[in-house]
Amino acid sequence: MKALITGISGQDGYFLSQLLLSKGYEVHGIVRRNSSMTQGTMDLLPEHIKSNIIVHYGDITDGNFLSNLLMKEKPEEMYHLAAQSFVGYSFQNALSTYDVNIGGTLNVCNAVKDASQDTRLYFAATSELFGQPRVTPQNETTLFMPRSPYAVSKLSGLWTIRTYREAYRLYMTNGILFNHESEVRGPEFVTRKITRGVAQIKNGSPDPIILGNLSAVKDWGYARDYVEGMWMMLQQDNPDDFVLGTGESHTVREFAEMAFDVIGEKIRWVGSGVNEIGLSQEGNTLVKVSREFFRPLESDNYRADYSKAKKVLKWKPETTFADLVKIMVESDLKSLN
Ligand code: NAP
Ligand code: F7E
Repeated sequence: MKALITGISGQDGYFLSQLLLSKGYEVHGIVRRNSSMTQGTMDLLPEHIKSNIIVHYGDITDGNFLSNLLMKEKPEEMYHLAAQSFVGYSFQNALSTYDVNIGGTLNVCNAVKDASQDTRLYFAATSELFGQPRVTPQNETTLFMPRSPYAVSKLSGLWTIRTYREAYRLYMTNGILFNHESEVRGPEFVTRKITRGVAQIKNGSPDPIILGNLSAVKDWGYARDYVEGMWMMLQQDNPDDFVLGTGESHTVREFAEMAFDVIGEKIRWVGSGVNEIGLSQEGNTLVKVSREFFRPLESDNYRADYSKAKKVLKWKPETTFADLVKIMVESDLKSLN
């Protein structure tokens, strides 16, 4: 079996490529050229794994590149993970977010339709489609009300997949995934920002972690569990859309408390709003709040109802919230040491 992954140099590509290799797949990945010729999370893979991945340099905004590649390789499965995935950045850079996430996804769908119709396609949709949901928990039937350029772009992707699936009878699925994190999460995302900050403080840094909205409520799982669900979605008789999440909600504040707990610090919160701070038992400032990290619109109040995935795919998250935080903090401590 041959699989092609767009976004292989990101967090999910790191876990998915390893999962597929362990199942005996021939794994191909699309990597964007950059001036330093680095390959993101692929550079974190052990050499004996990395050397098994067949890399194609290209950009998903280039439709010709994608069509030629699909024509040549005709993979049985394609996982379209590539995206401008940072919600905060999408407010300042909406057009380039749309170019990559809307235009790039359309290019992927056209390449499958025109050059490789038997390819089964997974599209990385997102819980951000729900915006600020009034219904809890959220599932495949919950109203989409996106509240960021990122989420708007992913809504276009989701409907492009649905349209192509019906119009051209192609095997295309949407994975509506809630937040999933890991030790290779990008450093600008809040979980990794916290776990890195905690590791630095443990190593003697006097600098507090500066965050935005501590009260944002998300459903956080472990990325390694979620790539299993992506694979399962492409093993069904018929293509469909599935929510993956944990069914648990936590605030950013709780994530920070849990992360400091791993290093034996019991955080104490004082003040409110932008004046809230997190103090150590000795009274040192561990966390501060800055307006800089608030978004023009927040999307939260998330809790996944993943019962459809559980019933149809037999998928469930294996890693608890406490274990996820521990994995991330311990990994950051290890890399600092
Ligand atoms: P990520 O770490 O930000 O990885 C994104 C990947 O896309 C990187 O490999 C990046 O390459 C690549 N990329 C971006 N623009 C590209 C372009 N124009 N051409 C080719 N490649 C391009 O994201 P992730 O966390 O792994 O998430 C994977 C997918 O799931 C994304 O589509 C994301 O929006 C979606 N999603 C993520 C979550 C989550 O919680 N992680 C939840 C729901 C949905 P570079 O290395 O060159 O930047
Ligand atoms: O923010 C709040 C922030 O940037 C999480 C992407 O993978 O998941 C991810 O998007 C929450 C937000 O991820 C800071 O306001 C507080 O409510 O880690 P994040 P995200 O926006 O949820 C979804 C499902 C995706 O699809 C995306 O691709 O944390 N927050 N303080 C902060 N966020 C950041 N980044 N930095 C802070 O200092």
